[in-house]
Amino acid sequence: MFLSLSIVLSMVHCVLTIDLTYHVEEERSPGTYVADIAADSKLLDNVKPSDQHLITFSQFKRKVAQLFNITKTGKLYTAQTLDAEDLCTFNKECSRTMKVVVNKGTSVSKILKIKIVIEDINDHEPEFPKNQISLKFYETDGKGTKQSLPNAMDKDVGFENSLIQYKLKSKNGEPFSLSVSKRADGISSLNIVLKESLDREIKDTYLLQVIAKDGGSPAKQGILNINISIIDVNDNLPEFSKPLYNISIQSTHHKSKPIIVLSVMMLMLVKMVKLLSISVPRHQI
Ligand SMILES: [Ca+2]
Ligand SMILES: [Ca+2]
Ligand SMILES: [Ca+2]
Ligand SMILES: [Ca+2]
Repeated sequence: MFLSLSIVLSMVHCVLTIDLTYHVEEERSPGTYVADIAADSKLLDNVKPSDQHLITFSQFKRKVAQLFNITKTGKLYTAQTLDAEDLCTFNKECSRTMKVVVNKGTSVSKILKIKIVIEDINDHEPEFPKNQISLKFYETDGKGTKQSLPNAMDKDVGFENSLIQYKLKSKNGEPFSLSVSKRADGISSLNIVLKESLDREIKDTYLLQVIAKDGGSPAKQGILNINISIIDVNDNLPEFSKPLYNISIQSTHHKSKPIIVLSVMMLMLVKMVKLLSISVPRHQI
């Protein structure tokens, strides 16, 4: 016995349990096959083969933004490209429910409630607000001096696909390390930490990279390039090239010629060594 349409419509207001649950990945092209509702609901099992053509399926109350299409024979397809980041919120099940009307001839025989879970895929990489930043450290900064870095964000709504791990990529044992701590709101706080003393006269710039890698499979990553400049501090005394100079002078030495040229090494302010030449007049020797 079939219920009339008006009776069924009033029943729809009652809570329907989920009859069938399906899964489909986001970002698949429109028209992707999801399921065969006729087969899965087994509604045709007790219908004579000669009457099976009378059983048809349709979506109850088609919404304006149509996400799925159902054929008369009960095949379910995506109607558009589904974007989990657009449809859902972070770390919550991303799903939509729809009611499917099963007709026999012109009468409604059943209403099925279908749940379709939209699976997040790893289609976003962790992104830093900028690709590159510049930092400055004084060469006298002590071990443990830190400077903050911007953190990366990953737009994926799935937990693993947006879970970021940070790593400092250093080439030749640079004197910096990366410190990552989680704040109460779950966002990472990043700092570059000085782990050894600096000497600008030996090295005045460093290029580092922080890699932000998500937990997706395969993983995606974002890169922050860091240019570190070491600010000079006046930490070196001028030095003569020798502590003691022995000079022999001939009695014929012309008075306008210098007796000796003294070199003073300056290891400050500029990368190259400055040479100060001092001419000492004869009467001062
Ligand atoms: Ca997406
Ligand atoms: Ca995604
Ligand atoms: Ca991701
Ligand atoms: Ca210096």
